[in-house]
Amino acid sequence: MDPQQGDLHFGAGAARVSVPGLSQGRTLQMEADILGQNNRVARRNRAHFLAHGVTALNLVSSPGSGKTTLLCATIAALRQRAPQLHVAVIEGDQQTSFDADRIRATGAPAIQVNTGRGCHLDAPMVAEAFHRLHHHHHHHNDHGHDHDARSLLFIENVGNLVCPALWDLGEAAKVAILSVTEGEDKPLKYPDMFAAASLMVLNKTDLLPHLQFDVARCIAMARRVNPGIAVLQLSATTGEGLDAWLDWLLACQPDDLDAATPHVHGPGCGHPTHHHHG
Ligand SMILES: Nc1nc2c(ncn2[C@@H]2O[C@H](COP(=O)(O)OP(=O)(O)OP(=O)(O)O)[C@@H](O)[C@H]2O)c(=O)[nH]1
Ligand SMILES: [Mg+2]
Repeated sequence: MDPQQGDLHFGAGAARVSVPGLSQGRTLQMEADILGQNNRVARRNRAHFLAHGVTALNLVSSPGSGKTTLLCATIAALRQRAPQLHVAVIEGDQQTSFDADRIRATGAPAIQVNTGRGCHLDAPMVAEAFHRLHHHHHHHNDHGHDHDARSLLFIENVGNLVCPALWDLGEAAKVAILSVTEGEDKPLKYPDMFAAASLMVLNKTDLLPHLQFDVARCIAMARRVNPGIAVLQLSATTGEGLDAWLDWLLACQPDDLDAATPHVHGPGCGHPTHHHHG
């Protein structure tokens, strides 16, 4: 952005966003009110997940990066690698239940959340969806309860590289999926998302021979906005690189749920990242 060239920047104020008719101060206040409500519910979700042995991961990306494809491949692979691990999915999309249907076809439980005009999931949506998943799961479970079993909850956010970055859902970590067809500059163009993520998954590596995509340059750009971000390269369709992803997921599980500190996570999983403005 070069003002000498006449370039414009509407995010340079204190609120980092321009809203017609609102001052920067008023905009900041409204955002604080809305996010404050959300974050209260997110904290409750986080405590709830912990109490139930659930590791929740918030998958964020632009539309079509391969989130659902990766989830379907992951569910199938985990069934071999960690058969005891319960996996459930909350699917966020503006409209349709296509993605929840794709997950259910794998045999894993899924709840679709449609956001209408909304461009992201929020913590109350996830609270309600989790409640339904949990209810269904217990209903179908002969043992009555399995609170001590480990489980993974994938939350596939609405495909959008901007809005979901701001919203804490109570997840253990945000995972940003970037497919190599999108261009290596995305971490710098959409920095909030990559700053909020603990892991960047570079997907569709099977297509690299057909593209001009500089993997090293992409990773360097991601590390400029988030020096601590972990990076994995894989192809959800060929399965190349999937094992390292499963390693990361399993390291994300609490080490020992019977231990006094069940909230201690393995080395692979990032702690919730709170993005600071300005
Ligand atoms: N070549 C290739 N194609 C892939 C890969 N992963 C996903 N795709 C394709 O990318 C397209 C989009 O995949 P989805 O899994 O629906 O993407 P998504 O991120 O869930 O999309 P939204 O939910 O709409 O945001 C589909 O045509 C997939 O088959 C991959 O690793 N390699
Ligand atoms: Mg999807």
